[in-house]
Amino acid sequence: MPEQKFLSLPNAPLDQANVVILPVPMERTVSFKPGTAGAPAAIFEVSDQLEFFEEDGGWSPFKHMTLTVTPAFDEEESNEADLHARLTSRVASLPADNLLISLGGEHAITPALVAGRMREPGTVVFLDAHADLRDSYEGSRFNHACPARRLLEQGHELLMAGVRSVFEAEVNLVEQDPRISLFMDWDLRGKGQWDSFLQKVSSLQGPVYLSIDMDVFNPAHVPGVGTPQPGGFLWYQMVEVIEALFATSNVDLRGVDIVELVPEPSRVSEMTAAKLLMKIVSFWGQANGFDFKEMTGSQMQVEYE
Ligand SMILES: [Mn+2]
Repeated sequence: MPEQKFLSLPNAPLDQANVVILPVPMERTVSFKPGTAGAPAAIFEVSDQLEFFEEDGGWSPFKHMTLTVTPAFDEEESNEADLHARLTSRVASLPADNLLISLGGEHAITPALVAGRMREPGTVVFLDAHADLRDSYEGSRFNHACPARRLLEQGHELLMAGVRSVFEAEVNLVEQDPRISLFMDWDLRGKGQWDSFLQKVSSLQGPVYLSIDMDVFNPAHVPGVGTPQPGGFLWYQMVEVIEALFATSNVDLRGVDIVELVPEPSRVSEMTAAKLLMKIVSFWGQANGFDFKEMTGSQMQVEYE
């Protein structure tokens, strides 16, 4: 596979990159609309259409930070357990003091990504139309319907929001397990609920991982997903969540993933994912003081206008 780029920027050396993008085009257990393996490449392609200037932050993040897209994780391995273990070690081998954004691929990749990045118990903010709490699905514990369950087994707390498709055993598990905070999509419409969710996000402490299933968005806005559900987040709600996450300096964000995108002809969905990636980079960069730092290295040579 040829070298992939975000915003057409030349890739910085891995050990010097402030932002690392890891493509994980894994698609093995998709049950409805196929195509998520093509998501990383589609995101890189439309990223050409983004401005370098990030209008909400009021700065050009990559004038101050270095970026690299690492070679994609390849899923040669046939055995699922080995495959996920290999993904964990790949992630664990990456430099840890940067922002890691992984691009799926199906949601099944999240537990392996979290395991590689978060060895102690932390919180996973899990934005998804589905609870993904099944113990196994269609015969597999590595199915895209199961990642939240695997994260609990790793010892993490879950802060879930946007959920609007669950089955009964999942609801029972949520009620019984105090490690799960769930804001159902419908409940978020209730008086004050959205604000209390944001408050919860901005009061997180310690290690945090953010997992964004693109189906958390309203499917009229993001139709390109594997398992669409009516309802869901609008764009500016997502921006508010990202903003809340970086509202305090307590948060130790270990990683982010954007999963379950299925490229489609209008390209609106991949554009939304590309812009979301840029937004996360921008908020993270400012929270870490990069807007006051001068950048050195090859990416300085880029024409930013
Ligand atoms: Mn999911």
